Amino acid sequence: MLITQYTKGILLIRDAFEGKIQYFQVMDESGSIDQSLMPPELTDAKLLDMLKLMLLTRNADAKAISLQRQGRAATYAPTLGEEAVNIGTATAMRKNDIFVPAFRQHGVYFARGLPMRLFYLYWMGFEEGNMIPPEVHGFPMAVPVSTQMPHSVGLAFAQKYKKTGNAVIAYIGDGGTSQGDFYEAINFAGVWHVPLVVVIQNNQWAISVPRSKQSAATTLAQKAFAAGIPGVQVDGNDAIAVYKATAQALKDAANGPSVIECVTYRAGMHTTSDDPTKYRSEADVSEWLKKDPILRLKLYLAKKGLWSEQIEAQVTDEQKKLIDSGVEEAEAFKPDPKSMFQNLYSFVPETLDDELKDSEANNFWQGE
Ligand SMILES: Cc1ncc(C[n+]2csc(CCOP(=O)(O)OP(=O)(O)O)c2C)c(N)n1
Ligand SMILES: [Mg+2]
Repeated sequence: MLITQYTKGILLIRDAFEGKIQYFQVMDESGSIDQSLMPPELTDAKLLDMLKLMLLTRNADAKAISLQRQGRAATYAPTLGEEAVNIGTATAMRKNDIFVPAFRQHGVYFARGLPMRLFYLYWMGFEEGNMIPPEVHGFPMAVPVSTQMPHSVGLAFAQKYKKTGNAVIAYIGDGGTSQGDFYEAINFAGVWHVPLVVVIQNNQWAISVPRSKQSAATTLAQKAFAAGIPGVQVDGNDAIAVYKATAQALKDAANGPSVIECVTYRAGMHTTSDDPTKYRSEADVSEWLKKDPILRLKLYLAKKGLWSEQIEAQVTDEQKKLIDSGVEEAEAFKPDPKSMFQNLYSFVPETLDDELKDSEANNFWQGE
């Protein structure tokens, strides 16, 4: 009906835009791969490193939840089930590429060499843990949803302006793609052809809001088209496919930005303050658990004789030691109480200054 009204009196009708989103998978749930799609640089040694990093992410995650339950850490956002997105993208980054995370990319930090101590320090509530060493080439975690997006596009613009040859990877959740900041960032990126790769970590949930209520769009990758940039959808539980799509996007970033939607699943709670049993069924979760990203890489490597229960036990043992010493170092941290007044602003505003003086005068932070 509407179409008839629009077309009345129009002499020329043609498609002004056509688009389709491709979906990539290299390795299926049983760990079988399409060898013709395998990137040659992903050697067995590299795949083993990826699996170990995914396991480290999972083990560090479990430890953080346990610490929170014991009152030794603050609210924590687990990344259980989303390890392939973290490690697949991080493995594809070149040394000087810069990542701009949201708050569920712990594995990216580990893959880029963030000391364990800082990871736990942050989730124990200390800003010092979010002061990322320069060699990690990553931004601090951004909990306010989508606020990292304008930063990432500005950073990518700077890479282009300064001709560094580096690309920027920005991470965002499915929920985050509904925010204005997301659209503004990809719009700017498209207009200025900046070297930005936007990774949508679509874990099907934004706290209790399911993906179906987030957007009526069939894919989130197609949002890229409105900004005039390419978009692709990837099996986000397939570390090899995630790697491949990211490596290609980073290579292409010199010519402009792109969006990769990684379809994965938040296997755990949103944060330790959340109870997902209130809003999703066990059946739904168990269907997704069959697609576990770690399991399928293990199956693939086991078939090649490169992974076994014995190797796993040894790796887990080593990782536990690394994790435990990170926790120990974080718990030994003695914060400067003044930092809670000084970290937020470049200068201490008058109102906070009064509180600071009052605290000093009354020795509030001596704990006695
Ligand atoms: C601007 C803003 N609004 C609301 C919140 C509360 N909040 C924290 S996480 C979240 C959902 C994010 O969902 P998604 O982007 O899919 O990321 P996920 O948590 O699934 O990784 C919300 C609404 C926030 N942190 N920031
Ligand atoms: Mg989400």
